[in-house]
Amino acid sequence: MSFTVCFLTGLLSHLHQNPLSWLTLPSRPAGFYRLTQGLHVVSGVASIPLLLGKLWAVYPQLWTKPTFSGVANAVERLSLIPLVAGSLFLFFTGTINIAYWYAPMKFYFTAGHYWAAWITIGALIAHIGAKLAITRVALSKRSPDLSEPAGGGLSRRGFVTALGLTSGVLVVSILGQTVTVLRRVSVLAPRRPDFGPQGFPINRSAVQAAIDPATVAEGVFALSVEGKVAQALQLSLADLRTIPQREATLPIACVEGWSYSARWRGVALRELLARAGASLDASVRIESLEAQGVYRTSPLNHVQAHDRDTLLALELEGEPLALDHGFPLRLISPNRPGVQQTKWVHKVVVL
Ligand code: HEM
Ligand SMILES: Nc1nc2c(c(=O)[nH]1)N[C@H]1C(S)=C(S)[C@@H](COP(=O)(O)O)O[C@H]1N2
Ligand SMILES: [Mo]
Repeated sequence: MSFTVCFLTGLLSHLHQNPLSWLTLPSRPAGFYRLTQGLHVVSGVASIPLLLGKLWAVYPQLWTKPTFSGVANAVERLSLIPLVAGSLFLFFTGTINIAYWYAPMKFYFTAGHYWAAWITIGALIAHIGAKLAITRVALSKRSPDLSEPAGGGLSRRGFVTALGLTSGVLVVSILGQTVTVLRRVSVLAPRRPDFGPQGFPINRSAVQAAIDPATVAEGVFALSVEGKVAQALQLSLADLRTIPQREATLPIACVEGWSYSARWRGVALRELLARAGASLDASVRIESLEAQGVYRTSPLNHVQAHDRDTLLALELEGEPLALDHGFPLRLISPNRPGVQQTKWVHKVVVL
């Protein structure tokens, strides 16, 4: 169950970051990605004690002879190798990713995690399929033995309860990175939703992104809207403030599972697109002043680009953005991963 949730929510996250040309992802419900990615990290973490406990319980059976009694049994046993190896790999890469410990990863995290997910879920399906075949045969022969262990050890029910509790404690200790009321008990949460510039956490700071404060100064900074437009635009900060402003309460939902909701104010992207004479079915690429780094650009399909609440925000909670939150201008759009909410935006390219 937790594996299926993990796989489906992970796949959705992958689709957001690797859009398919024939599948236009919706921009609503606004908080949907926040929910699914939160579920991903929580169900992933909850799976760790569940899987380890299950392995511990079936461990003695792994050494029973004959090694393979028939095809279904061989499939059941052999599928355990990719299932266990894949799961441990997913847990390890997932956990070090949310803990910001990237050093042991020689390859790109998402690619490895993504392919391990397919292998693991494939092995899980094969394992359950084979198990069903075996169970059916077993059930037709005799009634299963459901009695308590004779030695007086932990009963099956007690064991399952203990695993469930361990899982629950882990979940509560991490959920505070997105559910604010739990922040004090969340000792394992890598981020606190109320700590950072303007009272909100940041991902990459302006210093880390090598943003030169001189380039974003009033009078120097300009936003350009270009590409497939009838009329290219070049707008100063003063120009941007003369355009009717729009306000929206939207979440930043990091792929790493932490999130916060805030009130943003700025120019609706669709207003700029209309002024530049862009077509309604055009998709858009947003570019940051950040010179390098994987998250310096963000793609928007035509639905996302024209959502009324997709903003180039100038303000966060009624104040100009802090430099670390993307001053002077940042993208904020509904139902999208945090990695795509580009900071220090200086260019809109219509495709
Ligand atoms: C402790 C457990 C886990 C944690 C903490 C975790 C964490 C993460 C994180 C942070 C991402 C976002 C990566 C990014 O876009 O930069 C992610 C993506 C993903 N996860 Fe997990 N994960 C865990 C377990 C699993 C499991 C068990 C599966 C599959 C059964 C899975 C499948 C995926 C998939 C398919 C993606 C999308 C990768 C992509 O964007 O290409 N994860 N996970
Ligand atoms: N230019 C740029 N924008 C960026 C990033 C980045 O590294 N560079 N990080 C993104 C990530 S991963 C997240 S979660 C959000 C976090 O926004 P915040 O730092 O304002 O909280 O910003 C996004 N915007
Ligand atoms: Mo993020």
